Amino acid sequence: MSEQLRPKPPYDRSRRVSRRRFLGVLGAAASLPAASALLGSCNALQRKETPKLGASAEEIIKQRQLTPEDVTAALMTYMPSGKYDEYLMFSSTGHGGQVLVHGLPSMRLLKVIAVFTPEPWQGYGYGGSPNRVLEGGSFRGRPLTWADTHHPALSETNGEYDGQFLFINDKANGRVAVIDLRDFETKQIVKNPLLVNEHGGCFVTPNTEYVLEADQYPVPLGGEYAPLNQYKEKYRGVLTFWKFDRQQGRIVPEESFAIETPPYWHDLADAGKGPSEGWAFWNSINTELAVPGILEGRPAMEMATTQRDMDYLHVVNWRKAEQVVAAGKYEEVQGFKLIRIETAVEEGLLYLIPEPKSPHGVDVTPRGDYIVVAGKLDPHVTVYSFEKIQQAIAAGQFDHDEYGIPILPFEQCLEAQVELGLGPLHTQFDDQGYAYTSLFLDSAVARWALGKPYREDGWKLVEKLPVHYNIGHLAAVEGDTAKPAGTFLVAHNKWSVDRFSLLGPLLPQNAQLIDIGPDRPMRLLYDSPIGIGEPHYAQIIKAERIKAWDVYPEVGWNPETQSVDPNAVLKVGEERIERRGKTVEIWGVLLRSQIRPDVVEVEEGDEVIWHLTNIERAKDATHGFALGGYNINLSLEPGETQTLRFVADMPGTFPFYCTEFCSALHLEMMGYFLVKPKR
Ligand code: RUQ
Ligand code: CUA
Repeated sequence: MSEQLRPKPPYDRSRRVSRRRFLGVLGAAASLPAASALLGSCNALQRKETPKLGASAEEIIKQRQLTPEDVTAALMTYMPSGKYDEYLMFSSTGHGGQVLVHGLPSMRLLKVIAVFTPEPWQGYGYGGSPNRVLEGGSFRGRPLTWADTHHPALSETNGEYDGQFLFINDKANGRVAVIDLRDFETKQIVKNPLLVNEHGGCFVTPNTEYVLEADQYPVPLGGEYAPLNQYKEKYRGVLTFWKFDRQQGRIVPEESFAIETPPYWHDLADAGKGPSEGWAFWNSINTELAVPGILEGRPAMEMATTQRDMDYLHVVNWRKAEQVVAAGKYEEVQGFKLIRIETAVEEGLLYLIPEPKSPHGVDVTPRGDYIVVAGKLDPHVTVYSFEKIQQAIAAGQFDHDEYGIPILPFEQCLEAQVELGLGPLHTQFDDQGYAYTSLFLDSAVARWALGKPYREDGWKLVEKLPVHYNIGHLAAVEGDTAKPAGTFLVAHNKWSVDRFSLLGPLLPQNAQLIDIGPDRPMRLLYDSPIGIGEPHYAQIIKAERIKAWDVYPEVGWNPETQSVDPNAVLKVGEERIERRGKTVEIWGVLLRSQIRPDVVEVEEGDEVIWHLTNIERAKDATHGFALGGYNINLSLEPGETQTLRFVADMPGTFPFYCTEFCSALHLEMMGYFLVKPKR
């Protein structure tokens, strides 16, 4: 990150709204429903709960020196024990490689979904079938155990979240993962064979036909070697459309395709919807085609990539591209269908539109009529009209870039530019016709009005709210769908600086919950430190849309196939051990509080195939299966079956046991794995 993109000291103190100012709002806050709810509950507290709490609400407020705004915020976010949050937020963890699930408005961390990084609590990457998922994401045969996750994307039906699947990209290694929201487990990781590094993913088309992914730092197709002085000729960008099969719950690489582009750096993307359905939009930076080489005397990339006043919005007709692929007008490169630049131009699949300086986010408005681009080094957001883009394409008066791609005239496609402040990055929407844009340099969220048909008073800044600090993405409830919900917004701030207790020099990031309810100014409600990685983007869904299982549907369920496993043992007493030559196969069960069989003896060098079924039907009756020394740990949720395969190449005596404290006699849930040494 360059110097100029850092926040200016003093960080917080100047921005912190003073207590006096808070007190000034006291009168106003007293009229809020939340405040009157407080008064009601105060009476209740005085009558009944006071003795238990030891202090009245008023006393607590006084002792803790809470302002009326603090109290309102507390009431809006507090979730009594046993009550559920209304919304779920799925966020990436950046180079933590996982997905976090928070409940809103409480901001309670509900789950970490293991995706690209092995995670022992979930038994992810420690011997069971998730190992195969991780192996699917190998890089030229080499296993990878981390990722740089950026953009989670919930599956959509008609442009609304349907709560079925979640996708997330890996910037570092060019991969995409598929998570099934029936059991919140990662089912697939695919490696994009054409690129090494990416960024413009995951974004889904309105019915999840495709998952979008594009390069960030280009390489020659497939990542083969080519010196940097051949950048223009050999290096290429790749706009990828991963085909998703909803029935199977898997991406189908054979039915996926990509469009070759010049080696511009593709940044974010969004899929069109409504009138723009069938189109996709990516913005790009480094249309200068600069390459690094400080020691060779070339300027630093932060300078070299910001020379031009305009970069290019890429406008892609994916519906037509689909037909072009069906007509066989593609090449197989690295086993992947690729539409070459010339074909894309000939067939009218790809157009460029100039966009102001170093754009970052591109976001399609809820009705699919406008495309909002935010330029990091331009204080405006630039709004393009899809209708005007179509007219410009039809008019056919193009310039061309040096690769022959048509460039549509900026002015003809432009609907509006709205000045918001410094460092605009990403935009979300609500149900009132407002847009919300993160301002990285200002450390603020800008609320601004969209123009017609959203609002009469459109295309203007409404207000700004300071956040702490260096906001990157922001996520509003269903705020990138065809029907945003409004209500809440979360600012994902890159720096927390002075927000939390001292924790050493690596600081957590700060997710801040903001009330964006209608007819009132935005207000900050809650700070939620993210102590594991960097939540770049997040999406927030109404919790009711997710129909997750609380136990697996049947005993013997294999989460990899989402069906009953033929090797499941369904009842106590049916467990067994069989030996065939050098292979020992075990069919075992787990229940409170036994692992059966509880003695398994093999010879050094035997191949072990061990099927384990948790036959419990009770909610939350999860058992673990740990085999120390062999780096094995499974998590077997109620009904689940998993299979371990390994070679018993280490002789000795190995206790195995259940890693979940599942019952009063959990410590007794154990057995011995004995490996007799070779003579
Ligand atoms: S990024 S802070 Cu989405 Cu990877 Cu913008
Ligand atoms: Cu099962 Cu502890």
